Amino acid sequence: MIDVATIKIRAGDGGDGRVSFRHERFVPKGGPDGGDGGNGGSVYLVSDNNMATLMDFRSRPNYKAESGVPGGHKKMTGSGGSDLFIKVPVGTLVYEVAEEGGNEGKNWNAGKSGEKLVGDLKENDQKLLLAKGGVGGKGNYHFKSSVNRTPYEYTPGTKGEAKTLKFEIKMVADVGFVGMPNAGKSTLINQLTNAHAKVANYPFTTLNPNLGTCKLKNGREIVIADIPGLIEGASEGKGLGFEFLRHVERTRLLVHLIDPYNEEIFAWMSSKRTSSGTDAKLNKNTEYEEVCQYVFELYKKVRTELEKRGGNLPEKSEIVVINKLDLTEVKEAFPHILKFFKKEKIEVLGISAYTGEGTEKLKDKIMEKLETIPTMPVFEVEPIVKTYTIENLPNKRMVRRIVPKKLLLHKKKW
Ligand SMILES: Nc1nc2c(ncn2[C@@H]2O[C@H](COP(=O)(O)OP(=O)(O)OP(=O)(O)O)[C@@H](O)[C@H]2O)c(=O)[nH]1
Ligand SMILES: [Mg+2]
Repeated sequence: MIDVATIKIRAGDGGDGRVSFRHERFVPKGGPDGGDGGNGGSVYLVSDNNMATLMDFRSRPNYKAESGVPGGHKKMTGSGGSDLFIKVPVGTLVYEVAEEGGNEGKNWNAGKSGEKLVGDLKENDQKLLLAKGGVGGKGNYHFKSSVNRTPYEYTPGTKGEAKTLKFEIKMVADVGFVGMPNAGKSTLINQLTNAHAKVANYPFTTLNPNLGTCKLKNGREIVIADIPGLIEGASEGKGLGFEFLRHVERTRLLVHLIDPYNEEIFAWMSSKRTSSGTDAKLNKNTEYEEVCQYVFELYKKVRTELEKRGGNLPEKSEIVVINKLDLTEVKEAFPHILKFFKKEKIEVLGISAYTGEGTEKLKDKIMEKLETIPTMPVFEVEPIVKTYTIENLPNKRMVRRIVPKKLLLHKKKW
């Protein structure tokens, strides 16, 4: 599901400034005329709809933009290097990777992974400047003064920026399943998609998220994520905690699955019914009140954990689904649960993940909801801010001097 590639990019260096003197007929000492170097080309990323994978980067991992040409005679500035545009698929996340050693300027390297998200190219034709070209050096004519009429000084061009980048295309799930352990989330993902998630009659069967794809009636293929179960107090680390909720943070829609089957309650109900004989029907409503309260409690417990997790989770669209409708007790209780939730202004669907009953309706509901929710997830991108040190200051002007042979001989005599 995740496509990853790492590449190295280098912007072009700036051309050096030139040391030269005007030599023309009848102009014997024409003065300095060394031109400036051209600027180096920069490296940009451009998102392109026509690309689908990062395969190409595996075979070609190094990219360099053109360097600037050194300055010429007659104060001519060298030509600048062309910029390099690297095409990446739409939806690529761009990370800057810290180089091993030599990262004095990159204080974010202190972070665990040494990667910083610097771009999220979610639309076609988005441009992202990633490595700036070096600046051309100054030619010797800039150093002319009343006391230095034959300057041999010039400045070299600065180096182009070099970076290691990691690209990642994340096929983000459209729908995330949440619920208590044993609610039937994995059974449902197996029913709806091509996934083969482990299903078992004990809590926390699912330890890692499962992903599966499912085709909807409108022809769209969607990705569904099934995550581990949440219990009361997950936010305090109970059960498997709630870190895994980050896998559904980027989904567009939650399906909240509830298993209403509680052995104790249903046993209590049947014992009451047999003892009350003819009054069975009369008592049914009050009996079911107990089940409804129980189901609503389950619902609220998971909601509380989602609220505690915060971020965009509490506001995310949700479809509430009552599972295990194939069990007679659940089937009978369902209309009551429906009514109870309606009072709370919550719409619920009933399904059996096991037999597939009601799952087509659920798919339609998913389709209907997804049509109103935008497709692209939001990632937090850190701005590309470079921390400078003395070594990598871009405007540092190091003046160099060419010592002509003439002067060297002269020196020797001294
Ligand atoms: N009768 C019936 N049993 C179901 C249904 N869906 C799931 N089950 C059973 O419920 C138990 C738990 O199902 P899972 O799909 O593993 O539940 P889960 O929500 O993924 O559980 P965790 O991964 O532990 O969070 C299994 O024994 C399933 O066979 C259903 O629709 N009807
Ligand atoms: Mg599971």
